[in-house]
Amino acid sequence: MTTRRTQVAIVGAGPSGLLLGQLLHKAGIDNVILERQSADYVLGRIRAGVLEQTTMDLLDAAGVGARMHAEGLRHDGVELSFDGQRHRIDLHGLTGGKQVMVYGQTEVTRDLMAAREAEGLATVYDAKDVALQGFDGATSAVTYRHGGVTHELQCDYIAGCDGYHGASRASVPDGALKTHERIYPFGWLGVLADTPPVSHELIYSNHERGFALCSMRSATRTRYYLQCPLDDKAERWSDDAFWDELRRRLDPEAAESLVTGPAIEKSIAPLRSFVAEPMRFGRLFLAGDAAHIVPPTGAKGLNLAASDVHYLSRALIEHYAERSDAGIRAYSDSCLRRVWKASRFSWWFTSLMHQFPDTGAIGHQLQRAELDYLVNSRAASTAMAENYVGLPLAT
Ligand code: RFL
Ligand code: PHB
Repeated sequence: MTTRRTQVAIVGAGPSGLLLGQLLHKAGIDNVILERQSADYVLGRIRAGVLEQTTMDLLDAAGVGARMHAEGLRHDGVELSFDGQRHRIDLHGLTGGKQVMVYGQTEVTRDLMAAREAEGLATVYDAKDVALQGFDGATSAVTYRHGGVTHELQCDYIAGCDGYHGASRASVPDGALKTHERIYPFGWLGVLADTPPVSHELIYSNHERGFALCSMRSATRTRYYLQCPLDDKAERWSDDAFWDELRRRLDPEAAESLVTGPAIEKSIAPLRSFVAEPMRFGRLFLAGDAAHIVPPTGAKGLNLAASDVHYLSRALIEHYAERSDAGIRAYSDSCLRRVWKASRFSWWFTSLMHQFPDTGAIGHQLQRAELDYLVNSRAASTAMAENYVGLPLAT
């Protein structure tokens, strides 16, 4: 067995782990990232696409914002489609000038990986059997296998950034965690294609055949989603079947102008709301999907991961630079206040936009009434806009 030491051991090289590593490094705090998969595997996952201003600010603070500013698309509004018509929510006008940035999670991850490599920081990919040790005591460590050898990484703190299925949350003793969960009775079938976007803003469509979302990655690459049954399989959908179904769920003008092409990627994701409390156990912090999952309708998953990392990096910097543990003690509560609000928004928007098998005709009429109110009431549109662009971080 080999042994080495670092200040913060980070488990997981998704956006949370990579962003935390970069912010800690900038503050002179030594860290090592342990990732179960290869770098190519991590980069191959197509996930989120919409960044809040607070996430953009953090990427800038981490020194990796340049390509996002050059290539990302700033959006001032989103469109809601129902009853064959589109209605614009003016995010910019209703929030005193805020915007969101359309820039894929894959690109965020690529930029963070490149910065980490350029700085020569330690990342162990293909780290197997990661096990967290002693985080409830005075010292902690993470053991793992790599290249047939067992390694021990001793550390002051462990950041559990290893997603919903990771080892970190699973290693918290039974009874110390309270979990809240809702699994929605449908999934999202996603397609990535090299076609121009159907509209210059995102379209969220409530249709009696099911929800549809038109998103994008650039002026030449689109990301579209269809609500599908939970037991559906991506292989069952030909490209033509996908485009036909998407067209049916859009308003006539969008359906007419939809440009189709071969799918580069096609996959199904389940929809879940999940929160684990608290988010710290002694020397172990949970951040991002390791602690909470939101359904993707509100585009909040990646942004919540970033706000956790904001609070965690600040707490650790305070600990090392000022010898104050106030931020560490406040970490879980600070994160959870924002997590619960984003969970509420994501649950609300999911409930408003999808067809539910058990709510019947009255459910659909109530959705239509709420949509009508939402797009015609400045108060309701403002509430949606300020949640969509992202609630402020508490100071
Ligand atoms: P990630 O991205 O899941 O990264 C966790 C990393 O930890 C690694 N790992 C381990 N490493 C070492 N040892 C272990 N035992 C490990 N177990 C796991 C994993 O390989 C991985 O590299 O979590 P992070 O960093 O917290 O980032 C969160 C975001 O990725 C997530 O919130 C969003 O992508 C959620 N999400 C979406 N959000 C949106 O806003 N819009 C979307 O369209 C959207 N689509 C999605 C999604 C999440 C999905 N998942 C998790 C299944 C689609 C999918 C399929
Ligand atoms: C995406 O582009 O993948 C995307 C955008 C908005 C969402 C969810 C996913 O609400």
